Amino acid sequence: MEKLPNLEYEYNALEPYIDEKTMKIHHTKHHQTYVDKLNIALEKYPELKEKSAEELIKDLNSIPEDIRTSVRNNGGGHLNHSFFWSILKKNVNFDGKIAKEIEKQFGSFEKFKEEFTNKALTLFGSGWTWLVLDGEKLEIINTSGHDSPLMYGKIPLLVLDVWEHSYYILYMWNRVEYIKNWWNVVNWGKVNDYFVKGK
Ligand code: MN3
Repeated sequence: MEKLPNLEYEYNALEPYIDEKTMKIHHTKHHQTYVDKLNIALEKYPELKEKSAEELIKDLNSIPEDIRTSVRNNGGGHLNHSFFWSILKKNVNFDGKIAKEIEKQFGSFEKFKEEFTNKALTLFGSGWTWLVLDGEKLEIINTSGHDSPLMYGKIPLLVLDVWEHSYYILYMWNRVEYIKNWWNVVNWGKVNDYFVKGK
């Protein structure tokens, strides 16, 4: 049985870059619905309820076929949103071991931001743009729907929700502006933690 995690900050904490209304709807409606639908899918299989969403997503092939798509979409939606909330915070400097590693592998912070932004802009339809760790290598990847890098054995470090529901109220069609502003609310402390833990 999965539960909607509480946010570690107020819905207005990311203003003006991400607005209170978007945060509230995104968390209490969108994310809640993924949690509810995942629980409904698992109802028939009590043994699966013992597993965490992460365990389910990492081993989709072991999920009974009749609920596999639902677990993939709703379990992924739940997991990805939980991760997304965790890497958001205002006024955190780009710092730590992850900053050094990004500069080493991408040339500079600016080059990394440019590459990540372009990746998010070229994502067609709904999905997520990630910085992941693949062995020793940092990689920027897109996943569509609610697919997770964990499905491909990669470790998520940073993610941007590129579904329209994550920006449409404030930015409408303007994904470029959403992404540009989102850089102001990346919690680099948390990204650094994920990097250090994942290595
Ligand atoms: Mn979303």
